[in-house]
Amino acid sequence: MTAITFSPDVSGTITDGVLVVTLDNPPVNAASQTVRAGIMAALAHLNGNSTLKAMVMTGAGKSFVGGADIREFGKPPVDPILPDVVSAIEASAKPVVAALNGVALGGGLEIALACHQRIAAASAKLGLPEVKLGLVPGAGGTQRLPRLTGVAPAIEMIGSGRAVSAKEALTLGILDRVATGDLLAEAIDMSHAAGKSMRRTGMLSVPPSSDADIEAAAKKVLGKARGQTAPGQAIRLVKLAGEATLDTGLAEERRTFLELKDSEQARALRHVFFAERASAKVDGLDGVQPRKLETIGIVGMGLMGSGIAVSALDAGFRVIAVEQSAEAAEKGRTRIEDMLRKNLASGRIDQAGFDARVSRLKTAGDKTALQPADLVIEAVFDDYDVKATLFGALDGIVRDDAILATNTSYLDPDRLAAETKNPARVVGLHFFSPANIMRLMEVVKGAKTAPDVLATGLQLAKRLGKLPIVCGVTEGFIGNRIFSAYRKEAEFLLEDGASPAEIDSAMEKFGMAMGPFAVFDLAGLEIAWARRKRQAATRDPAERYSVIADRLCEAGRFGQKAGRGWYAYVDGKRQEDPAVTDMIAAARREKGIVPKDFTSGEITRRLVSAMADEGRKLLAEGIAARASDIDLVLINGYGFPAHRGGPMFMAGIE
Ligand code: T1G
Repeated sequence: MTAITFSPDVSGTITDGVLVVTLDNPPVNAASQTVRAGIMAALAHLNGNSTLKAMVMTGAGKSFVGGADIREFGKPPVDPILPDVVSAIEASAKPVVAALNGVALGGGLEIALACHQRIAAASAKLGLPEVKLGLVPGAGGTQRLPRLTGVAPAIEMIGSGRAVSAKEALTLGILDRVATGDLLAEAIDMSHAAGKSMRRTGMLSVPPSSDADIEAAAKKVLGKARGQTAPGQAIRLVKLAGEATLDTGLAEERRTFLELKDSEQARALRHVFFAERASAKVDGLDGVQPRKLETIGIVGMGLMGSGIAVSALDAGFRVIAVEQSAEAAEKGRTRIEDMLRKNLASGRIDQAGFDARVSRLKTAGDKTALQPADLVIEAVFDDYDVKATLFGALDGIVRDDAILATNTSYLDPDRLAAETKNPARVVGLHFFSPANIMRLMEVVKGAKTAPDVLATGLQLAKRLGKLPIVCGVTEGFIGNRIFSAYRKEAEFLLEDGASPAEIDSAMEKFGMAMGPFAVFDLAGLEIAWARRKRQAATRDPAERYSVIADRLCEAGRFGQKAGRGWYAYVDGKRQEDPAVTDMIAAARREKGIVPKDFTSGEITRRLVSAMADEGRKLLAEGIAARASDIDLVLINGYGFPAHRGGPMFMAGIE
């Protein structure tokens, strides 16, 4: 069967009078200029050749089309632009059937929507994730999707950017069929019939959605948008599909897309997209094979340890979780099973999934049960002596090729490694609580951590569905060190004239999940206080220091759990407390500071700059490999708004 080359990435073969076109632009078949030109050439060939009755379009590899080529966004559009390609598909005189062999995302789904029929492999995923890049679909998605699904489901799907399974896409009316056997054979079969009743998506009328459903969908999307522009624009465009002609809708969609494409939020979210891919590239690991991982040992079944256990069970690992006694182990098992039961009740897992997880969980009140583990994570109280004693004991229990990982937030993994006979097998895996929810994991490379041990830690993080960021050894690693600088600057702002409420309000308006003082109260003030007391002897007297937080702790104001901290808490609600206002005023008088007023913008600039300054130090010390890694830590572990890009991005530090 001779192949016809339409472009470097697009070729075709002919079967039973059907032109079968394959898009092959690794790794995800992004709709680059050569892909777009190839599709146009294939359409011309189809409609210019009387022996051809129809066309089937499919992708090579695991993607149909992974979207428009994001790398083109920073540059002027190059013909043929995707909207023109999509319109040409829809206008074709002969039928075009989309055979979705894998992900069809963004422009990839927009190409499929313009086809006259759509069939997908059962494993395919379909979505319009543009809002995650600060955009709206720019090639007809906001106008064609609602013509298949109705306005309300289209608002939910486009506004959230979530991908749907082939099964759900069939239910929503996006697909005509889910393949049961050979996808291409079934698609060719469909194409024979498709010519009899050419259904052009853009010509369909929008199925009715009730106003209540539309508003409910819009409310749910906007509830999660928190400062992002694109979701609201997506909702407006989808609603327009139900009110205006296709041409009007497409024109408004294109105008909106081009406007958003150059926005600060879109630039920031593109930065985050590529940052996540860059963070996986770790120096010194090329060709290094991770060790086999099947059984994960966990020491400690408190909040963190049980969260790690659930995360590992969710990922399919066998888990051996131990406590100091049989009684404590039983309590730990109950805590883990209760978390699994919650996931069962919420529908996140089904009964078979629950049973499988429980069957892979072993708990014991004796550390010797850890002997079979391939990797052991300690999640015990963050006290050096406790962890050092444990590491020494584990040395004599686990196999020589087993990896020992510490979940410590602040202690020095190199010191802990020195407690073992083989420090090369020690790595830091800093989970963020709740460990089965939070995506971020700091993977701490100790001075003697072996490359394959580091590679295994990274692989474990990915298998757990985490975003691993490699960092060096320093107190607080990347996240907590930057958060400590953020805290210090926030307290200096108090001395200079701002109030906790003004600072929290400014940072929440900026897009932080919570303002700093609310976070400190939630986390509790005593741990930071203990650390400041530990550091007091070695603190540089010339360095600015605020005593206000110490005064709060000396007064027993340890935060929300104590009922008062930076705020007073009445029925769980935070209120400004005159006693704290007086403490701040006293601290200003002692330093002879005349308080000044700060605007929200000044507060935000000063605090984000403090984070970026600490980030510069982390880069200079070699603790962080790249500035974008630091942004990812703040976004995924500390509630920094992704649509701002991160403190390093905002400071223009590449
Ligand atoms: N454009 C350019 N490069 C892309 C890309 C894209 N759309 N998607 C992925 N890559 C690169 C990525 O940077 C990495 O490069 C490699 O491919 C593997 O990616 C007009 C405007 C498809 C689910 O948002 O969700 O269409 O690091 O590690 O885990 O309306 O990539 O190897 O050099 O993620 O197998 C909409 C984005 C675009 C989908 C595959 N589409 N991509 O996941 O691989 S906007 C998206 C993904 C748009 C239209 C609008 C995932 C994936 P490198 P990877 P993966």
